[in-house]
Amino acid sequence: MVVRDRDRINRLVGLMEEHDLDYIVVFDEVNLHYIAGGIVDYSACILSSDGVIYLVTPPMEFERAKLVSWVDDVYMYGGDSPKSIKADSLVAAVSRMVEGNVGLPFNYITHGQFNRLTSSNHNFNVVDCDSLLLRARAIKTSYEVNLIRDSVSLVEDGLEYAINYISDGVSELEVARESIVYYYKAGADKVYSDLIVASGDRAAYPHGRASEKVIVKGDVITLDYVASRGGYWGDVTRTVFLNRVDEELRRVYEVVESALNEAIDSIYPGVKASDVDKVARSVIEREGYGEYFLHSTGHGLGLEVHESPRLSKKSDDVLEANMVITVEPGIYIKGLGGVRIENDVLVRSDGREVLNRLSIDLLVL
Ligand SMILES: [Mn+2]
Repeated sequence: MVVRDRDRINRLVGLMEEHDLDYIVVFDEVNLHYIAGGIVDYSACILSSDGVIYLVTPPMEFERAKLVSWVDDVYMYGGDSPKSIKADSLVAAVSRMVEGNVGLPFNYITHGQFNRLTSSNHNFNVVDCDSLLLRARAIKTSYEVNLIRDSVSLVEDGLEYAINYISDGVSELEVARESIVYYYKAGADKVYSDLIVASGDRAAYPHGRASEKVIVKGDVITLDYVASRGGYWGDVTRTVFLNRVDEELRRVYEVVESALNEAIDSIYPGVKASDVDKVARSVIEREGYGEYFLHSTGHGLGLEVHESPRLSKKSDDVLEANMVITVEPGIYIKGLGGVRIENDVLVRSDGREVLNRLSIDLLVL
C-alpha cells in the first residue's frame, strides 16, 4: 500500500468542483499513475467528486493493484468474485460505474476506447478534462518535488559518469549504452530510450540521438539525459569539449550560458512563460544567433518529460509557485556543431530554485 499524496487529490477534487464534474476516468499510464499513485496495466482509474478513488483491473492485476497504489477500492472486470463487475470489457465495466458529468482526457484516450464508451447505452455526459489534468499536474506537491529532486540528482550522476567515460575513439552509442547501464544500476526505474549524445557537427542537431559516430579530439559533445527514479523525470543537458574548443563555439557557449542565466533570473510566480522564452531568445538574438535557436526555451517536468507549462513564444501559460520547469536555450550551426545547456528549476513563491548541482562552466575534457 502506498501512502496517498492528499494535496494532489484535494487539488483535483477542487478543480472537479469548479468544472462541475462528477467523475474523472483515465485509462492511460501517466494519468492513472497520477491519480492512483502507481502503475497498473490494462486498467482504468476512476476519481469521484467526493475524493474516492477506484481502480478497475483485469483479474491478473487485481491483487497487485492494491499493493502498488493508494486507491480506496479495486474492482475487476470479468472473473467471478464479489469484486467482479459483470462486463465483458474494461470500458463496459467503467461505463456501469459512472454517471453525470464524466471527465476524460481526450488527448490520453484512444479512439477505440472513446467510441466504445460513448456508443453503448450509458448514463453520463462526456467532458474533455485534458486541460484540467495538465493544470493540476503542472503544480507539484512537496511529495512530487522530492521525487523530482531525486531524479535530477540521478540524471546528473549519470552525466558525470558519461563525461568521465568519454575519450578519443569511443562512439556516441557506447557512451549512451554505458550510461543506460549506469542508470539502471543506480536505481532508475526508467531511462529515456534514446539518450542524446551528439558530437562534432552532429551537435548541430537538437535531437541528435546517439549514433555510431566516433568521438574524436576537438569535438563538441552535447549530452541530453533523461531518467526517473520514482516515476518523475529529471531532464538535464550539458555540452562539453574534448581536448580543445573551437573559437566560435567558445563564444556560442558563453551566449547560451548567459541566455540560461538571464532566463532563470527572470523566473517568478506570475511571470508569463512566453516572457521567460523572450528573455532567453533576446540574449541569443542580441549576439546575432537568433536564427540558430531552433526550439522553445523549456517545458514542465513531471510524470511526463514534456508537460505543462510550455516556455515558448506562443505559450499562454503563467508561472506559478511549485511548478517545475526546464530552461534549455541552445544554438545550432550546421557544419560546425551546437551548444545546449539545460537546468531544471522549481518556481518558488519568492522566485525560483535551480535543482541542479552540476556546474555549467565550460568544461574541456
Ligand atoms: Mn528538456
